[in-house]
Amino acid sequence: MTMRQHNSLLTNCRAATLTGPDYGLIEDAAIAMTPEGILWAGHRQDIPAAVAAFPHHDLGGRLVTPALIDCHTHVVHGGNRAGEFEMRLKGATYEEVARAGGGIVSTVRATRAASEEELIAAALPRVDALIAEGVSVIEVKSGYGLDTETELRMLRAARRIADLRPVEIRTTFLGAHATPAEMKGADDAYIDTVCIPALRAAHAEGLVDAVDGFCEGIAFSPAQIARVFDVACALGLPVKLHAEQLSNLGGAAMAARYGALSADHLEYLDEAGVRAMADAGTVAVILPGAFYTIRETVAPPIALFRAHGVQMALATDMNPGSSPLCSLLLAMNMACTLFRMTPEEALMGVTRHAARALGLADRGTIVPGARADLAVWNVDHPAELAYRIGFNPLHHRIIGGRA
Ligand code: DI6
Ligand code: FE
Repeated sequence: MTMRQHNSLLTNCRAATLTGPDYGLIEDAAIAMTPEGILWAGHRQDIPAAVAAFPHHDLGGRLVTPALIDCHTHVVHGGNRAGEFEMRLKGATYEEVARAGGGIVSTVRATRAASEEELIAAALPRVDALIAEGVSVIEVKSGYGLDTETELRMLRAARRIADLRPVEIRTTFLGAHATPAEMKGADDAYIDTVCIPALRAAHAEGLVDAVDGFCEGIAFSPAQIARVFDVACALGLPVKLHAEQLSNLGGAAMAARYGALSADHLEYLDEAGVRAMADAGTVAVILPGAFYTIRETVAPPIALFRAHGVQMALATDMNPGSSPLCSLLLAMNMACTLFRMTPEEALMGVTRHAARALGLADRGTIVPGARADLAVWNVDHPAELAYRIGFNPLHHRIIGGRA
């Protein structure tokens, strides 16, 4: 079969290329693509002769964006935490919930008890919800095993999802998520005798694309995270960090010193931390689902990110406790309404900047050389993607240039 048969020329569409101001929007656009990627994108009247003979696909005037990227999820996990959700709404305190066995430890218990097949089966409906919204790349963290066997099982399950669904999975080791119940009070011993050996084992099996940590008073200190990051760097793995979610421990600045791909949450980040991220090119990943769920009142410093040129990505943080949010489009609406991000910043946050937060240079924009992973929408203007609440205007996805 000749390559020409798989070449396509998309016509009669509006292309939000995300390459410049106003969404990089091209009215009456055309996009030439092959299974290897985008060859050309521009105004329909400028179509080069070399691609004019490609089979044409009329998109009926619809909007085309890069396929979406959810760059921060805990989508693989066992069980759910609906029970503690109900307990809290009936007035139970976080302490009472914890004493009743709630919180991360309850998800650890359920995840340790689940097989790889059970973890995959539980995650697939949540993955399908993201795919239905035009998502083509999902980052998936470990962090609910907190022992080597279960951390590796979570990462194997994450990798298998890419074999079962038309989606790319990027895995992140998050062994430094919490200290397990059996080592309560022995945080340093957990980092040194469980977390770091588990990281080495996961890397040796090819299961890790990046390394993360939870830097917080209820989790790990910058110094403890730094020990994990030192090993990640020695293994040639990029790092990212849950930082300044509930307090300011200087986590984001520490991550920036490691050249982190991203620092995530950031509600309590100060200007010194913003500057450190700007100097390092570390992406700020904004997570409105956790802010909303725990009813946080301090918003991340969006204006400081703008002033210092820190790129802002946006993600669901899909997890069973602090952010059981399964819609990236709703995350966009939340980021605008709760944090005053603009609709253009929100769309940039789930495409171009989300790709940067994962170290993916050939995703997130519509330019020659980028992957031909696109989303086609039944909307007149890109702002509609963040505007509606609980509505999915996706017409279809184009993955690998197959219109
Ligand atoms: N920050 C969070 O909000 C979640 N993990 C983290 O690092 C909490 C995850 C959970 O509640 O299960
Ligand atoms: Fe998270």
